[in-house]
Amino acid sequence: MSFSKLSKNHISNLSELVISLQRGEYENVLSQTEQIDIPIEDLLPYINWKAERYTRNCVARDEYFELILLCWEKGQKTAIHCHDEQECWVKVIFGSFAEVIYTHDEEAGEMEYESSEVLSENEVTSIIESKFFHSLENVNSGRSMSLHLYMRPIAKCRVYNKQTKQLEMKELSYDSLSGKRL
Ligand code: CSS
Ligand code: FE2
Repeated sequence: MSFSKLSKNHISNLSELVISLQRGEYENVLSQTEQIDIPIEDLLPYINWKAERYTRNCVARDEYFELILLCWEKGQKTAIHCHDEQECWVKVIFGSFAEVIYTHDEEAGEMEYESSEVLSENEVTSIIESKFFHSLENVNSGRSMSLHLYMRPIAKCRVYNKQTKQLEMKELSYDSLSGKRL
């Protein structure tokens, strides 16, 4: 193993984060998710707002990971969803979010409440057990932004339909890729 894989290199900007992920230095990244400071200027090419829903902006990806900046207008939220059995880390860049975690009771077709928390700037939440579902809502008094790391990338996920009590498959797409609007 190379020295860089053994040592902890503090990550202090977006390109250091991306390079570390591209090198497969996942331990290095995951051991400092809350400490990573990403200057807002680094994120400017990926910032993108839509009045009707939050946007998903791909910063970098390969076969093993996907790094996405999500931009949320006040009150925008997800449905209750999972991550196609992949691990997920969410870091608040600015603003605040309410996260609610659930498990799915298949027999009853119900979502069982597990826990909830409010996440503030720089805080990180992760879902690494595939049995959990969650929802995220921007509860800031204005816009919020969050940086999401999925390993591996997720192209689709199951979403809970509250009316029908069914799980539906939803395809996920990007609003921008490497800073280019799609
Ligand atoms: N999983 C949602 C955001 S909450 S983690 C998404 O990628 O759109
Ligand atoms: Fe999610």
